[in-house]
Amino acid sequence: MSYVDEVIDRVVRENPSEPEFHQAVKEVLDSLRPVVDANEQAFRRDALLERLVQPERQIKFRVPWIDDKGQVHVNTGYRVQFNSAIGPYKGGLRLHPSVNLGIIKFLGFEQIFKNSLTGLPIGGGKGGADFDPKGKSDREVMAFCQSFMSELCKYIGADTDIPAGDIGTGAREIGYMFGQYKKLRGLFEGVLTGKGLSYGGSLARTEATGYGLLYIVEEMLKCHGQTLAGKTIAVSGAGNVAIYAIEKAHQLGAKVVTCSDSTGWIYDPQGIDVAALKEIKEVKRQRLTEYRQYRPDAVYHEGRGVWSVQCDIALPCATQNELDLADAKTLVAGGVTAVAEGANMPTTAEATEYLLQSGVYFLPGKAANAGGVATSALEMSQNSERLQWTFQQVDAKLKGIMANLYHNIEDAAKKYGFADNFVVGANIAGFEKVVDAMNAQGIV
Ligand code: NDP
Ligand code: 2IT
Repeated sequence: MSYVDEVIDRVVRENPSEPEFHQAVKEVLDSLRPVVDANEQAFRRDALLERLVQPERQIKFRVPWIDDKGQVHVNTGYRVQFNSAIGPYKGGLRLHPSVNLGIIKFLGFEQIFKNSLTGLPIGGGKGGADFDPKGKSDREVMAFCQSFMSELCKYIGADTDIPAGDIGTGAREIGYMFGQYKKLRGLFEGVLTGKGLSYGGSLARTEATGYGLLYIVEEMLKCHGQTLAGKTIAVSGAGNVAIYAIEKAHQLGAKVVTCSDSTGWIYDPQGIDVAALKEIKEVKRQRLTEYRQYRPDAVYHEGRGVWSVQCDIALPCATQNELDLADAKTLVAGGVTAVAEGANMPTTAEATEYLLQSGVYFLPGKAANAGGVATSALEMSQNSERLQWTFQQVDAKLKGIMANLYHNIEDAAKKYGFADNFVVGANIAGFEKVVDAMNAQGIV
């Protein structure tokens, strides 16, 4: 059996009930076969892949908090510190009822390669809790965030592990967590990113993931003699990533006709009204059913369905495995030419395979959504030098990072004989830097 298959088998055997983690490991290790085959003896001797798939540390803790009626609730918190070969652990905190160890491990594993691809010195980590911020009062969210940070603060720091936002964790949650960290540790430092602008946040961090997604799509199209102007785009999600992806797509001359949340989706043939979406989701924290108050001609559907709309480009920006094989077939039949993942692993393995075989340009999340964490690293730089850069400065750096990233993954794919397969390109390019750093630092 090949070394890659042995390690995949072992991951599945030793981590039962973690299907998302298995999926992420299989995808990465499958892509790495050409590199592993060329270095098999040394990699086996050093147990390199076994060390890569085992987190350096995983922390699981109790998070008790009291609701507005006086009832105590207990949630489970996690922080997986996956790999610190190229820098301190860096990655978001997901607050969603579906969170479990396997989900956090899949996200942390992906984060290692994504962070490497940014070209910045950040290692991979991820955390979160099975808490649902939906329908909670601000005081309840604060109570949860304070309790969560009371434990997490023992394991993080500006030079060790720097969490940020993810699903369910936005500016409000980061603010409450930062306040509690400062109170308990007595340190005003850049321990979290995605902070508010009045206390050390970076301009353009809010926009960065969505904007970065469009910058890399634009670069890819440019390299294939195309532009975004006039393209019809389908977006899923209606959160941080989706909102700013839609905003930038419109600025670049494309038209986004869909968005979705966990209860339904909108089709707006005139193009999604971003101002309305921001008011519904960022200010009022309402459901997408409210969208028709702003745009009576738009259509609201219950359930899933975004991928049934004919489009040139599809941008899944909600959650994992939200685009399956049937969706991929519908998209291809409708003439889609590019799919870029704003979310982490939104496309199932079968759907990815089908899109690649159908000649669709496919940008995987670890490349396409890396603008968020890259800008988080820029926030860390600004915190370290105690300065704040302008929006234009940060945005220009983000654009440069995404263009470089695209060329690195394109080159890596070509070098190994997989031209235009950006899954292989991203995994190999991300892996090479991490392996170099792991080898240089000995068996630790
Ligand atoms: P938000 O919480 O801001 O938004 C998430 C959106 O996806 C919401 O519209 C939500 O709907 C929908 N959604 C979440 N879970 C599900 C589900 N199980 N089924 C259907 N819809 C769902 O999160 P973000 O926009 O920050 O994150 C979206 C994706 O992007 C995630 O995969 C995240 O890991 C990834 N990502 C985020 C980055 C960032 O900087 N924020 C950076 C890189 C990747 P509802 O409101 O109804 O829950
Ligand atoms: O998945 C991700 O890259 C994020 N949620 C952002 C992480 C970060 O540290 O900004």
